[in-house]
Amino acid sequence: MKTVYTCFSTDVIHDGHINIINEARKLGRVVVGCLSDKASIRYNRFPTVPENERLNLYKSIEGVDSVVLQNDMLYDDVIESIHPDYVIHGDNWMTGAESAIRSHVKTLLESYGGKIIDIPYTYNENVKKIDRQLIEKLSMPEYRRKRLRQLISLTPIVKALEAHSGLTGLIVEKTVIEGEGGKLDQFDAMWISSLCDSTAKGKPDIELVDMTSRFRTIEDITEVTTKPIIFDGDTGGLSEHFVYTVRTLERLGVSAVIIEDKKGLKKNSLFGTEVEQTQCTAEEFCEKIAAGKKAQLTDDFMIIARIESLILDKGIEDALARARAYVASGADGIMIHSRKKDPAEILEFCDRYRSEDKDTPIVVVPTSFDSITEEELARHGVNVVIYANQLTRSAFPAMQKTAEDILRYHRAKEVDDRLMPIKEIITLIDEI
Ligand code: SPV
Ligand code: MG
Repeated sequence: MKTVYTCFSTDVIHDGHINIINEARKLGRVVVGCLSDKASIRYNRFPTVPENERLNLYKSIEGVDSVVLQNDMLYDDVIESIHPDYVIHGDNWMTGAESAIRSHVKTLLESYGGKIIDIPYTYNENVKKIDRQLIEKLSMPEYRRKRLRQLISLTPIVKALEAHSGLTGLIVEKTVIEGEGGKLDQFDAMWISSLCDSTAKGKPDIELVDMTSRFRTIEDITEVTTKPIIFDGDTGGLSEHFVYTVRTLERLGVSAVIIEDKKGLKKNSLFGTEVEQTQCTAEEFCEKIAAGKKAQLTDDFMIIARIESLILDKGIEDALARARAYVASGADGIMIHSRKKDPAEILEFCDRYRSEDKDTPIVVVPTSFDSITEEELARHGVNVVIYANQLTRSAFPAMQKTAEDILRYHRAKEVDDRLMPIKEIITLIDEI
């Protein structure tokens, strides 16, 4: 009897999966792989049903002989252990980023005479509806809010990219690449940067864009995405105001707010000591964190304390003392910031902090120290890396150059080859 293998990462079984099982049964014994939660997060959508429940779900499908856990999006381990004669899959994996996985599987199978069976992907009204329902479920506050904590426990480093609009949110949501070794890669979360939210409105990053407007940005993004949100809460304002912000963010499904230990007129940290910026006392900031934690109603939400000591040249000892105090006051994580090109001070902070606290998540924003890789940061105990402004900084010069060239040539022909084709822009946004 031949062995037929297929791998599912779905939370709901629909006609398409049943069709695959029925076709597989014609060829032999059917083994279904359940893609682990760890592997799913970079491959597909975040699972809303945990892997042990998905294993049971797949076991219950008529015609399935056995179920195994597939721990990696590439099939190497599974193919080595069960040596299937066939791997069967919907033909949707023949194009796009998934085609890299298909060709990897093909090479493995061909090494011993195994074969890939591609069957027409089922895309009927029922399947489309289930797909939309799954997206809708993931975008709901109760699912989205808890996802950051889930990701921190599942992956060595959570990767967040800046979003300040529905469109930039979609870029974070949908950008998938074929990375090293044919593995797919994508961002885990979105950072709603005060700098980029303000810049998009033509305003300085000084807490001038008010919370009502910042919440509107969150809603523009949550309407079209499912990934978790880390919100840049600036200083958090007065404690009396911050408690309301916490409640609103929780209700909107935001996973975390990061507030920084400054007071008075906040300026962007990357100005450093070139402008006047005042750090509040550790006691003042602890009081604000404690007030926020007291106001918080869900267990999922995180208040992350951002330490500005290195930005303001107050030294590592001051940063460490503040980290201890903020965590003791209830902070769910620490963000340590630096404007140095060399990551040395950030790494020293992380190493020293980790030697005394193994668990509290550490967040960094490598805008200035951009040569360091995610892997190196993870090795020093960093849990979340935020690419805080790169989308805005890439779009702005491109738009400026287009504007200049239209003026220069008195027509748009000369800029056309660097523009997205009209057909693509008008179909960029999916209609329901
Ligand atoms: C932001 O993105 O608004 C930040 C990070 O707060 S930084 O600009 O580096 O201060
Ligand atoms: Mg900011």
